Amino acid sequence: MNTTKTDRIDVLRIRDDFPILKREIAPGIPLVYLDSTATSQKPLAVIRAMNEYYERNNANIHRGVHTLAEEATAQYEAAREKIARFIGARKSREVIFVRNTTEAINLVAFSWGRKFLQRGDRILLTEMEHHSNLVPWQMLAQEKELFLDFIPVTNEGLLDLSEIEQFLEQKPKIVAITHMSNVLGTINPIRQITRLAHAAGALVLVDGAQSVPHLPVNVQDLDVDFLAFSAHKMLGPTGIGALYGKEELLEAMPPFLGGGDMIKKVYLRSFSPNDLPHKFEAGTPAIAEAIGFGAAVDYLSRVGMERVAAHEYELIGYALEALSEIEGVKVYGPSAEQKGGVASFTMRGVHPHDVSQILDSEGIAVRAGHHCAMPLHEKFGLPATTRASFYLYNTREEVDQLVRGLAKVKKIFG
Ligand code: 7TS
Repeated sequence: MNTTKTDRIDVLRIRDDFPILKREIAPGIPLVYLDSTATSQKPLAVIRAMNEYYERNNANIHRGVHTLAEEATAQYEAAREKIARFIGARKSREVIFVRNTTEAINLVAFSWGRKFLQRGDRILLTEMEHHSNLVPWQMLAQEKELFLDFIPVTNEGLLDLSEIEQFLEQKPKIVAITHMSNVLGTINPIRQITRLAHAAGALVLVDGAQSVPHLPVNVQDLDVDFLAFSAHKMLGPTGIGALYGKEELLEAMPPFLGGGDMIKKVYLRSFSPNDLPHKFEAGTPAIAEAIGFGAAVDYLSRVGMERVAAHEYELIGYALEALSEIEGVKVYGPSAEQKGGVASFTMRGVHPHDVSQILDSEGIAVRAGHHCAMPLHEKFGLPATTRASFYLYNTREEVDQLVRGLAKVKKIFG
């Protein structure tokens, strides 16, 4: 991968870095992995970084003065710095390690929300949110008697921004919004939304679970206040994610979880919190996973996020065209210009679970269900969809295999 960032990516070479992509699901049936929206596969560089940590450096961090503890701490903090650079944060102390996107959003809801929101305050969300950007706000709203408003989704699967100024006139305290829908693939105009929200005095939390892995994302360009994302969707391990927050906001927020590491001093009846970012990292963190997360970010940076996005843009365009030619298949969401590499669809007369089961017999891994976005499915009058999603290691041939698999589904169901 020494080519310049404007070149196309060398998919075959990239695939070589992912051992699992050589797997057969049954003898002679190779894996076609089209479920990266749920979780991505991991390159050898990530697996090796984690193994090496366990083989050479394993120790608890921020505690011991012995060599291993110092090495482990340095590697953990180096990973934080890589992630801060990757998203354009001003300082690494603005990056908090959490378990995943879900925990990052819960941290903001319950640390910031409990301190700064009062009865009758409003929170502005959208109809296309993943449950992890709905339920924490619902829980907070119940606790504090807040109002939730929702920017509607159009039939094309875009946010209907014609009403946003009216919503903002109601003076919400925070706008919490996904950057890219995990069902429709819609990429939302975050820069425009932060500008309007800030002018109205609202903070903006962006759910970057699908955007940070697939698009160049810069928190300063977008001017977001909080950004939540998960390592496992961007070539890294499960069990770790990040919350970015502007320093002055994180400074003003109380700790979320209490325990070791997050304190400066502890007395029998009180404590003083540690400095950022440790204030929000109670207990022994996922150390090997943080190091794996750093290796994942290194890998993506070497490829170049512009090239990752361009590759997926090409694949989704090709897939949308191929799927539109299959009679009875309907894909939801906007055209390739306005979305990432996600195609959620229905096939007339066949349940999405049956579609994915038959595809699985052909080695093709897709997801069926509501994809943790039940209100969005309800809006479209659907109990479930089948979803194929793409990443930097997918090929046009795999799209062709999906299309052949769907032909088989049609044949079986007449
Ligand atoms: N937000 C979005 C937009 C997501 O797609 C997901 C996971 C999350 C938040 C939660 O991420 P987590 O790492 O905390 O679980 N989305 C999916 C999916 O579409 N299929 O499986 C997980």
